[in-house]
Amino acid sequence: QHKSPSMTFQVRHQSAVTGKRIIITGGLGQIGQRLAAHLRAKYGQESVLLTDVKKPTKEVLKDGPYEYADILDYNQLKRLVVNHGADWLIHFSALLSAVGEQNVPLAVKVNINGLHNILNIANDFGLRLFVPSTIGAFGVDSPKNPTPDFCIQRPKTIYGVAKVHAELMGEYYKERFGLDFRSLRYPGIISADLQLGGGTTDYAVMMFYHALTSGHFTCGLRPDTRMPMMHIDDCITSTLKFMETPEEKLKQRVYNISAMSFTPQEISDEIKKYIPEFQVTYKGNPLLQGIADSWPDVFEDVNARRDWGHYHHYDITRLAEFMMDNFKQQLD
Ligand code: AKB
Repeated sequence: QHKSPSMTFQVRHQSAVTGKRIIITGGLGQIGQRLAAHLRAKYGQESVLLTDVKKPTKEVLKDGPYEYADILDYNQLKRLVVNHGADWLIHFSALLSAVGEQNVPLAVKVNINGLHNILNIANDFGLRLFVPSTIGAFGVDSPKNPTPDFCIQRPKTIYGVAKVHAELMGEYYKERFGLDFRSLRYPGIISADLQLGGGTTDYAVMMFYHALTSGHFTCGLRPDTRMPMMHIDDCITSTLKFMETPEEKLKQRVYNISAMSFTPQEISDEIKKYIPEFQVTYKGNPLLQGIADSWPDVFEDVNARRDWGHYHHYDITRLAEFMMDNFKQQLD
């Protein structure tokens, strides 16, 4: 049905009054589509524009608006923000830790230059900006158990360096220009899908998948390598809650969030409760091991729980139950 310009204006205007108009970059990664589904349920299907440089599946196109967006192209981003009438920008585009080490120039381009475009766009158009940070923003000199919000941060990956840069730039733009910048430091996020971005914590997702498909997994980490982890639903619930928190409640702009910590040995023991014959071979990968050894063992998130009510629902037992059920359904 043809819409007259005034009707289009009414639709826009209504949605601006009742809800939020949101753009998500890097939307076809592990978190984007799930977060978009939650935001669309709350603010309306058309209110969330998912973007990425990848070709979307038919399901993605069916679920709501999707556009190609290269975060290195400032003018194109500007056009999207103006045309969508965006209020919030959620910026997921990034090369993760392991893949970043394999292509440092590209990681610098996407994770640092791209972020500059995003900060400037958000600032120029008065958007609320969310940029996830990570356990990878810490390094060997940081306290490991627990790792608090404020402590020494000297990461040794380009991914971590770029994330510390993003945290500091965001805080600076907030102080200097009043940008409503918000960042959560995510642990390894666990979901039953294989849209992974080349992270060090991805082994945990792959372990479930291989347990169900071949009964065997070759792990690139030592069995006692402990890292903070979180179920994707807890990550999404907290991200939404954090984004909706009134500014005056935020005592800081960057918060750790946590749920559980486990080692490859511990998660394989959980899987063995379902598949007793499951076998893991540990074959050290120096790149992955070096990264994991420099990261926190246990993440402290008292400030997030106190200031805006972060909580988690999934522990390791519930997580394993969810992963087994979910992957099984997909594979049946
Ligand atoms: C990675 O492993 O690189 C990410 C992260 C913890 O930020 N999943």
